[in-house]
Amino acid sequence: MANDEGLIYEYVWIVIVASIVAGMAASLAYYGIALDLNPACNATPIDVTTLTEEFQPGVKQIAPGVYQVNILAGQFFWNPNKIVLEDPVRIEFRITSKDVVHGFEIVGTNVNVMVFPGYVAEFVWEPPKDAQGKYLIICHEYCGIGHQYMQAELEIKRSNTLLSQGDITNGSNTEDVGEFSKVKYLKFNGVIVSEG
Ligand SMILES: [Cu+2]
Repeated sequence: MANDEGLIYEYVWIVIVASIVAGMAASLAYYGIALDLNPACNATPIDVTTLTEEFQPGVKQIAPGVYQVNILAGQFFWNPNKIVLEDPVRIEFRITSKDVVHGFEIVGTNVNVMVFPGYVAEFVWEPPKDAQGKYLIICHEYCGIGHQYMQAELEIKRSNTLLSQGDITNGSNTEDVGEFSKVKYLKFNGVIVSEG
């Protein structure tokens, strides 16, 4: 008889655990379907294949000190993975993913953006005048078995003119770059999701 009693408790626990799991699944479905709370913006996703084919990774200088940087993320790379900018004042980033969710972070700065497949994340970063040297770019969103190898490098070069004018106060990127809140806005597929 003791065994039967034990079995009843087993069934009770099965029901409790199954209800918790069903409740969580139902709330996820409710938020996703009924409330339409999918990525935290109302941008419409673009077909990943089309987007990836049309997206041109690379660096383009569009005015003195103004750069457009297009970056394609994938398992497990950033393309380009070496970016060199001379005296950047304004950097316009456009980043997308060809497969899963990645996270774009320039270590030591406040540049930190989620990269979703089907969405182009756009933002402008105005690096502080004392930002120079090599910055490590990492993926901060676990994206698979090679996640930890997903690195790139951003090098900011300052010309001698600036140096002699004394604009560079720090000259090192081993510490915080000093001035933060320099990210101007964040857009997904052209829709603004935050403004700085
Ligand atoms: Cu990753």
